[in-house]
Amino acid sequence: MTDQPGGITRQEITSQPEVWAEVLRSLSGSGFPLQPELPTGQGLFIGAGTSLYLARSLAHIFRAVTGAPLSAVPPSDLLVCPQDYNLPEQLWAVGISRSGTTTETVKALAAMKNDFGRKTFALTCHEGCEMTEHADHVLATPQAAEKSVVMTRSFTSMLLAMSRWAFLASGRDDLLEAQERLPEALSSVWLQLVKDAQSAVERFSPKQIVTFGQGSYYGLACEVALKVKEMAIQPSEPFHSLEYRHGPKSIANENTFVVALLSDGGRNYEADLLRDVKALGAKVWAIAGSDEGLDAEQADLITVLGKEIPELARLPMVLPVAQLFGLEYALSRGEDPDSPKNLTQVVTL
Ligand code: F1P
Repeated sequence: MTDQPGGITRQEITSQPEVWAEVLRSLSGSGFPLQPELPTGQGLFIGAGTSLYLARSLAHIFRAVTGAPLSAVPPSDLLVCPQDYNLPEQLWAVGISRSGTTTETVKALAAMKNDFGRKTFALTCHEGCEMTEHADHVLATPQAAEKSVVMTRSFTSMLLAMSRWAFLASGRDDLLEAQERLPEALSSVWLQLVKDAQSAVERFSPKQIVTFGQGSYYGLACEVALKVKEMAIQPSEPFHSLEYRHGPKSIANENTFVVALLSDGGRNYEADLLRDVKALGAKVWAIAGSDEGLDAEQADLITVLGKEIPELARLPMVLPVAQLFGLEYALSRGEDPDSPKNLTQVVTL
C-alpha cells in the first residue's frame, strides 16, 4: 500500500480509530500527565500551520467548557510584534507542535518561560523534543507521530488529548466518557466516509473550494482548507460560515465547492446559508452530526457522523472524511500527497 502515491498518508489517516484508542488508553485515569485543574488566569495556545488551527479549535473548546479566557496565536506574532500582546502575570502558555522543533514555536514558548516567567505547557507527538525543554508540563501523543509531511492523525489525536484536559478541569465526566466511545464511533461510519470522500471528488470535480465552520468548527474548517492546499496543491479558503455572505459570496458561482462543517446548535442559520449559496450555483457538501434541517435544497452531499457522541467530544470525528477528500482529490489530479510540493515536515528558520 505504501508504494502507491499517497500510501503513507492514507495509512496514517486510516489508522485513526486504533491510534485514538491507544491515546485514550494511555491518558485514562492516572495516566493523564497534567494536574486536572487549569492554572488561574488567561491561557494562550501557540501553534503554526495545522497546529495553529488546532490551537483555534482548542481555545474555543476550553472557553466553552471551563469559562476560562483563552486565545490562539501564531508563534510568529509573539516574535514579530510581542509589544502588541498583553501578557498578564497570570498568563499560561501552551506550545502546540507535532514535531516540537518548529523554530517559531520553540522560540515563542522559550520567551514565555524564560523572558516573561510565565507557566508553560507543551502539546506534541514527540516526548523529549526541543519544545519540551521550555515547558513546565508536557502532554504527548507519541502514538500519533507521523512519517507524512501533512498532519492528519496528529491533529485529531492532539485535539482529543488536549480536550480531555478541558473536560477534566470542568468536571465533565459525560464528555470524558463520550471520548472513550470515539474510536468505535469512527470505525462504525468509516466505509461511508471513504465513499463520501470519493464521491465528493468524482461528482463535483471541485474547483474553487471554500470551507465553512463556526465556533470550534472554524479551526477545523481552516484545517480542511489547508489539506486541500497541501495535498491537492489547490487554492482553498476557510470562512466563519455566515461571514461568507459579507462580501466573499460575490465570487460564488457554479465552480464553487463548499465543504460545510455544521454545528448541532446553529443548524437553522447554517442551513439557510447553504440554501443561499446553492442558489448562487455552488455545490455544497455538508458534514454534520445529523441531517436534521438538510435536504437537496441545502446540500448536494451530506455526510452524517452520528449524534451519539456529544458535540464537543465529537469534534475529532469531523476531520477524517475531509482528510480522505484531500487525499482523493490530490490523487485525481496526479499529485502525490506523500511528497507535497514545496513543503517539509518542519519549518526551521
Ligand atoms: C507543522 C507544520 C505543518 C505543515 C508544514 C510545516 O508544524 O506547520 O502544519 O503541514 O508541513 O509544519 P509543527 O506542528 O511540527 O510545529
